Amino acid sequence: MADSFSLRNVLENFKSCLSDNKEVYVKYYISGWRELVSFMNSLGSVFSFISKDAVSKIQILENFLMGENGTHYLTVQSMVKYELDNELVDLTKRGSHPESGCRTLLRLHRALRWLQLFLESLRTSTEDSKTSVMCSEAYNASLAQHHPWIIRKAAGVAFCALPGRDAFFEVMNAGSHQEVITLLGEALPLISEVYQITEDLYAKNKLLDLP
Ligand code: 1PX
Repeated sequence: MADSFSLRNVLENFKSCLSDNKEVYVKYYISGWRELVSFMNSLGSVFSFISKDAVSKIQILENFLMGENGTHYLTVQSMVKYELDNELVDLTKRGSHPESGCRTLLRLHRALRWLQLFLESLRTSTEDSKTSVMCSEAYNASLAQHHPWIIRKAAGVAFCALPGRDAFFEVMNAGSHQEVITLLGEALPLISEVYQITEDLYAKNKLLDLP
């Protein structure tokens, strides 16, 4: 992980995520998220309840990857196959595998949809666009559907503390506004591809509603 956040690091990780035959490497997927979490931490402590949850999910996946069955966790595809073949996933209600790789990654996968929507709206925003509005619209169209009222409420409060558009572009640490916009244009197709491959894989295996 780099010392300070740059949007470029996020891009690099998502670029490295895809193997030649379009499998998603867990290692780079979680490194991408670590970068994003370090960015979020730089925005202030209102966001710490969000980053804590993200970090704990990243950690669960990292533990699998580093553990004795780590080779099965190299890609999202191999993870899904391994956990399903070995009945390591709670499919309908939480039971003996409450923290499977599959359900844990699904939470980050849903958040990736939020990220995709939010970055796209930042990319196409104008000077008077409000980050808090863009963020909550992206949230309502994605993650919010999976969150109970109390989390939605807390998320809404946090969004109000987001820096304005100018400051936001600054903290992304990728040059001038125009350079940030160009970089977002490069990052988004990569993020979308990783998202779509995961979405199709989960849909095919009926894993999109894991408890
Ligand atoms: C370049 C700019 C990018 C900004 C980067 C921001 C990174 C955001 C990382 C968000 C990761 C959120 C993961 C949430 C996973 C989740 O849905 N968890 C819930 C369910 O988990 P469970 O194990 O119980 O089934 C959990 O209940 C979540 C709790 C925390 C609240 C989640 C609110 C998510 C808001 C997402 C928007 C982040 C806004 C950051 C603004 C920069």
